[in-house]
Amino acid sequence: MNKILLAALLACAGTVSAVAQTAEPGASTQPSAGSTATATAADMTEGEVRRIDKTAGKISIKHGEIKNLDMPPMTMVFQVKDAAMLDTVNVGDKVRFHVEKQGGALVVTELHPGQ
Ligand SMILES: [Cu+2]
Repeated sequence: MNKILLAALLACAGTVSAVAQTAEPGASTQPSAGSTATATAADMTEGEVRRIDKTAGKISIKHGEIKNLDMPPMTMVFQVKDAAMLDTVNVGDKVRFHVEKQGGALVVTELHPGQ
């Protein structure tokens, strides 16, 4: 008799603590979720134009660290979203640009002459 009572009490206590455990993480998710929604289109990178290929729609840029792609400084070729963007810059220009991964390719979506 005593054993059954004890088992019932343990089972009861087990349910209560299980409920308490599932409720707690759910409540603490709320405040930390706000810190994830910060990375946006404002990730501009500085660079210098090395080569422009208007027919291929490509540009070679000696770029600084690309924070949104976690890429160190280097000189490399990017595709541009719109070939007309290449009319706004010249070889040797300092530029500010935004690049993102689109279907496995690195595409420059914004390109501005910088200083
Ligand atoms: Cu690179």
